[in-house]
Amino acid sequence: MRRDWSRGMWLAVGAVAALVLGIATTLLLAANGGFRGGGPATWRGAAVQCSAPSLKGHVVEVTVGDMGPGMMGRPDGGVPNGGPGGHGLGMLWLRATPRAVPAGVVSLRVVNAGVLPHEVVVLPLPAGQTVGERLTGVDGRVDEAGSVGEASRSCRAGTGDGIVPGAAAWTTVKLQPGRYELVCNFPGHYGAGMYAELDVTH
Ligand SMILES: [Cu+2]
Repeated sequence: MRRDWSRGMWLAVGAVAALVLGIATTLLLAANGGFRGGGPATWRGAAVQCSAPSLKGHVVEVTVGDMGPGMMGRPDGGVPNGGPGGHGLGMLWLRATPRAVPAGVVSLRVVNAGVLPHEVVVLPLPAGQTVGERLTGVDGRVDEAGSVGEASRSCRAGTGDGIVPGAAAWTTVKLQPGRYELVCNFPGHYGAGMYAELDVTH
């Protein structure tokens, strides 16, 4: 949501989706007993559940999200899907800025702007391969072998069970020069568009 085109798109989609998502979120929370006195403000309060502390090195801002259960399969395709060249069904998205950072200490600051849990795993991108090309197993996940970092713990650093909606997560890693792919490896999420390239320069 940091680029103008996507912010505009997000606002347009958001205007339409707010009501639907509000209802869906309300039902979801009601079913889970998730109300904590805030009620419907939960949706509007996305990303305020916690924020990351100041982080070391070059910081990459990552936003992950989805259109929510009420918006799956929108026929008009008007869904942010990771930017130009995005593949997959485009229902889920992962965006990172900047797209390139110098080698060394790099921190990922992730915000989950969706209504589903997500995560960010950093995988080296093999030569000749572009993002979105990994094969997914029968479980809908990609192979995480070779992972060099992960942010999947709500309001904490490092590896956990996933970032809950509205929460931040972060990790600080040392990256060698090369091309990397940031992925969400919840079942089916990679195939639905949750990946982005991060280049590490000399
Ligand atoms: Cu995800």
